Amino acid sequence: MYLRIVFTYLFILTFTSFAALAQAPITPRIAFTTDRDGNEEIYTMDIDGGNLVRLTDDFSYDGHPAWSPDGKKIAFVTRREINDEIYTMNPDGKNFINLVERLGYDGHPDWSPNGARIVYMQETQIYIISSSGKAPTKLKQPFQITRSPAWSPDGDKIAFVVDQNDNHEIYIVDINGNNLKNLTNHPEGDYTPAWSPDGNKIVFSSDRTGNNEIYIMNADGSNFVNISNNPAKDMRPVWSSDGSQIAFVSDRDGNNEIYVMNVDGSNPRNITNHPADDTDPDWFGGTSQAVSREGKLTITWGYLKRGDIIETLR
Ligand SMILES: [Ca+2]
Ligand SMILES: [Ca+2]
Ligand SMILES: [Ca+2]
Ligand SMILES: [Ca+2]
Repeated sequence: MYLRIVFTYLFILTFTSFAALAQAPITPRIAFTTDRDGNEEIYTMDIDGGNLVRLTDDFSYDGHPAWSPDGKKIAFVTRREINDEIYTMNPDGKNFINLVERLGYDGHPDWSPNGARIVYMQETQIYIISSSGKAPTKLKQPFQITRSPAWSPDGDKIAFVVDQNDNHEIYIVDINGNNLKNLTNHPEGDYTPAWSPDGNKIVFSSDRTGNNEIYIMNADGSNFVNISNNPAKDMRPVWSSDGSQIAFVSDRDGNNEIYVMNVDGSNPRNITNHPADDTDPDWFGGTSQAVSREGKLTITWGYLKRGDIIETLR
């Protein structure tokens, strides 16, 4: 009988937590890199460019911010120890932790959907490390030069760029190295994939029409749509948490700025509007559409642990 009470309690807790997660609206923020203070620093802002907050203050390069899925950490790249290292910090710019501590290039971090791991570049190869910074392992894939890894929302796959014979293509591969697939297969360059929160689509940039544009394709590589359609360079797209918008970088107003547009390409607006170089947008918050099998497992496990305590206390 005690067991039944415990499991009923577990069910209610788990159900309640999913309902709470699905509805929790958080004011969305965009983290980005800018050199407006003389060298690259990381800032966050509202999605209309308001409430600007500077997070780093160091004479070396700080860039490429990536929000953890719960918004409690930002991973980024810094050169403050002379070589490129991946750090995490709190979203108020405190509590720096060097994750990799390795001479040479470490960069382009992206979080697993449950926040437990980070995928990143180590020189030209893709590695996965615990988000507390232990035991990096190399992603099994056959190419010499890779870039821009992005973790799928279901936790199972990595999208990345392969640089081969002067051509950049987007591939996906399972975390265990199986099911390698070229999604783009086009002689012009395809760059910087990012997943939709539901995992069904990938946004990326390509110069296949002669200048960089933002494209959306299905996650199986079908159905390319150019959503930027502008003669300027349009680059580095990321999806909003609610799936309705894309943040990206463009020099259409004379220098690199962060823009936000609807997923159909309508209503692009310049939200940085500053003569400095503004780049690397990453979106956090708003009502989340993400479907994370990995995340659900973690939550269920967390409540099972609490169940153990209830059982101990009975
Ligand atoms: Ca800096
Ligand atoms: Ca390093
Ligand atoms: Ca363009
Ligand atoms: Ca700018």
